Amino acid sequence: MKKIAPLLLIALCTVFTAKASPPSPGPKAISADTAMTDAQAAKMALRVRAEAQHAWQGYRKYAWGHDDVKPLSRQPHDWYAETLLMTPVDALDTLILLGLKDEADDAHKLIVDKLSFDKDIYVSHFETTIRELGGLLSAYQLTGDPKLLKLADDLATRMLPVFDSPTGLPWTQVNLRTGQVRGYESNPAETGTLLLEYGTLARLTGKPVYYDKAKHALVETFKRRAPKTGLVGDAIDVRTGAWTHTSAHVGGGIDSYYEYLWKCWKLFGDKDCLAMWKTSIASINTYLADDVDGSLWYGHADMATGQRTESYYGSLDAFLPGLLAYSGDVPRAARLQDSGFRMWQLHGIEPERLDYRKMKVVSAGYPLRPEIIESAWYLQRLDGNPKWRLQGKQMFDDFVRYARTDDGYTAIANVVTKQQADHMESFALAETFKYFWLLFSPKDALNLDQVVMNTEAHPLRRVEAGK
Ligand code: DMJ
Repeated sequence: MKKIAPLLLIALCTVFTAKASPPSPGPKAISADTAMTDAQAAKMALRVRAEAQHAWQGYRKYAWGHDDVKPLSRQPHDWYAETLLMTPVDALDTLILLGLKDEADDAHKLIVDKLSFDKDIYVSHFETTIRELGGLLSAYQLTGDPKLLKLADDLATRMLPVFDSPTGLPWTQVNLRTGQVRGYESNPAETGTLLLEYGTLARLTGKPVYYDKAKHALVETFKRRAPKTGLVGDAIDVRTGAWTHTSAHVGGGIDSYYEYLWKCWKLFGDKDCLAMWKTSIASINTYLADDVDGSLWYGHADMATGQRTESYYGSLDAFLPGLLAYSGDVPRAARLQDSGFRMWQLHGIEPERLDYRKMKVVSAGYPLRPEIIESAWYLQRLDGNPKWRLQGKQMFDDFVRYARTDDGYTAIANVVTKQQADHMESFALAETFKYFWLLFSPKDALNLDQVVMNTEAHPLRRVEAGK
């Protein structure tokens, strides 16, 4: 097996389009003596690394060769009739970055020896793209192992028939062996969170079809925004392009569509993406932002009129502060992250959905989601306010307290009662541990001047066309 090349571990300054801002004010002032020292942060990073290793060991022991582990019943779990090695593929770059070399070598070997996409199963195009394609591409760029790129190319070739719909918006499922497609009710996250992965593959393989199909789907989604508000809804029929649910928000079903408008500009310098982003962020800030007693939230509205429908915010929405900061709006990002931290503190761990006007939990699960940590990391990098690491420490302490089991980490069924559920999604290792570790690591742990994170936290390196 190839040696892991430390491509992303090179020390370079982080460069963003945003200018460094002065520390943003927060609910609690943090004085210099309460700020975390570099030595304390380094200790935290080591603690995160040890806990990530513990989570991996649970998968290794009870679910090796399967998609993921059920940490309480100590059973393997597969998404479909056959495994796609979801956890090893999703976790490999985290294991590499955290310096867990034996574990990374183990996962790498399993993938190249056993992973095959020649399977008679219908898979979710979106999940397979962000987890498998994204994971393989990032692992390829970190290791230089051509077998990983070959797997990615094979997977994408098998999935390409999804784009053969009357609109070019992808069908939601594809049979990896036959290329048959199904599933016409989609949403902007599923139609618009593809270009980072397909575009990177296009550059690496010299096959422009990958870029073109994924970009077409993104543009077709954008074109269908509401004329008055510029907002998109959260369900769309790929056969007709008609909206089938018109709720506008930044949560599940829409979230990463917005994320990719900005990130595709960052990764590819695609000016169309930048123009679509600028239009979209103005709409979001106009119609979804909600100031409640001095706190900033982003709620739900009707896409056609912009009228407020619900005051909901949740663990998926919590990616937005990171995206706002990354795209240059640190002040708004900092205010929203403070609101997210209030949501976390309400019960000592965040719920899937909160009614922020009533400060009442609407949906009580916590499936080990990363978004709020991801946002803390972007903010920490961009404004350097010590409070982001302190909030991160609080969240990590809570995360360990409630989600740790003897055999790994498990989802929380109810954040109010803290009753545990029995599953560890692959994004816990792909994203949650990675963002915790990055938050406490020095800037040079990941060169954000050269990479853009896909929505599953797989760092994708800029590649010039044809290289
Ligand atoms: C991940 O699979 C991705 O981050 C996706 O964009 C949304 N949700 C999960 C993690 O919460």
